[in-house]
Amino acid sequence: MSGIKGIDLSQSKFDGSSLRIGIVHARWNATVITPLVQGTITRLQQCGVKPENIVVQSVPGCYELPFACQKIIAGSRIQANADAADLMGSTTSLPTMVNMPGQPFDAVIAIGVLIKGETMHFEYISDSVTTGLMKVQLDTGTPVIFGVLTALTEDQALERAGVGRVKKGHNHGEDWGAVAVEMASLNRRWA
Ligand code: DLZ
Repeated sequence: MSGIKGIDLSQSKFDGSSLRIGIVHARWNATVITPLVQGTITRLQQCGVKPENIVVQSVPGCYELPFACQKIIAGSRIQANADAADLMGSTTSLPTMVNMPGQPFDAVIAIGVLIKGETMHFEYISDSVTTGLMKVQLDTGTPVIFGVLTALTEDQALERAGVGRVKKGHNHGEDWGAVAVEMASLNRRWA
């Protein structure tokens, strides 16, 4: 990554091998969502999280993310859309249904892409989703990683997913995977 922005992960040496991580992603703006989810899964696995312990659930849009995260953390018997292996094999399509086993999640990563339009929709959804996700993690005591891009243009969003048309950019999903492993590990330590 160039410049001074971004997370310093050089001190981040957390072992994810015993962790179970949920990914909840919106389906709006799928060309940006797919690489973000794939980047997240790649980094989770690099941190030692086993593929069978990464569960992926999709929801229609960002607005649905806080509710779905809360339900997943509460251990509702909802079905996940895919495991990590399914999604990594896919570059264009979103995954198929598989059953989600009942072990609790150590962290949940909420991934969505909001792109500003002509109305106030963007502002209202950005605000409510941000507040909602923070509320979920504070209410449940399970880390919820904020993987929501709030971009002014499509190009800004593509660049932040590492698939920019002009400048490729950095895939922020990779950071979210590392942050999930760190926060889940710290949360266990603090328990
Ligand atoms: C309605 C809407 C709009 C305009 N834009 C987006 C967007 O950029 N990203 C996204 O994830 N979802 C968007 N949505 C859908 C809402 O999040 C939500 O799914 C619907 O309002 C139904 O609750």
